[in-house]
Amino acid sequence: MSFATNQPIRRDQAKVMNRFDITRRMVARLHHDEAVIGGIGYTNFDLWAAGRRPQNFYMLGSMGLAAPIALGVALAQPQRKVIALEGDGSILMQLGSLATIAARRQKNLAVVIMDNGTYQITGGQLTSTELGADVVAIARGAGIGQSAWAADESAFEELIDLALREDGPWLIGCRIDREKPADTTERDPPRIRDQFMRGLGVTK
Ligand SMILES: Cc1ncc(C[n+]2csc(CCOP(=O)(O)OP(=O)(O)O)c2C)c(N)n1
Repeated sequence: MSFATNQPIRRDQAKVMNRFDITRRMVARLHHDEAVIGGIGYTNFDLWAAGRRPQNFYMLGSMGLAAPIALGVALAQPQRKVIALEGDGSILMQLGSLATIAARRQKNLAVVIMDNGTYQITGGQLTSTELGADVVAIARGAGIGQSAWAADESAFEELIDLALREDGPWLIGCRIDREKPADTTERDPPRIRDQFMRGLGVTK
């Protein structure tokens, strides 16, 4: 798929996929120790369930920090590709980070939004994406020109490959269902931090 020539689709045209399934598909395409930051909510639970990698960081605690943390990692290690996985509720709390990522023209960074239209982990309250907000359009408006909804699973894989191969920043919107995550992230923040720092080669 050529990103430039492919017709962009709207949120309501995108297939509703499964978060664990697409997370697994994404992880299977990582071959160069790419860093992956899983946002709070069920996003990092399914990243955890998709198999532990020392280059994964699981955000526990505050919403909206996957993209800013990923930006920090991308700035510190420009040779490494970095992917932020974030829920729709969480990115809505931190929209300014999209403008910062765009302004930095952060080549080695991709943000994947898992949009289930709810704050699922806290009981399924509806978010604004279910009421008309389109995070891909917002990202484009923030200046991330390479922003697209994944039409389906194979389009998602193509977008991930493109983001891993070519300069970003990228933003990939994924509509997902409200299935429970496949596992629960171990709540041990110091261990998560230490393993991630080792995984990035920052400490031994
Ligand atoms: C700043 C902040 N506000 C509220 C919370 C409580 N909280 C934790 S996760 C969450 C919902 C996350 O929603 P979303 O990012 O859409 O992910 P999902 O649960 O749907 O996977 C809320 C409200 C929090 N942890 N931090």
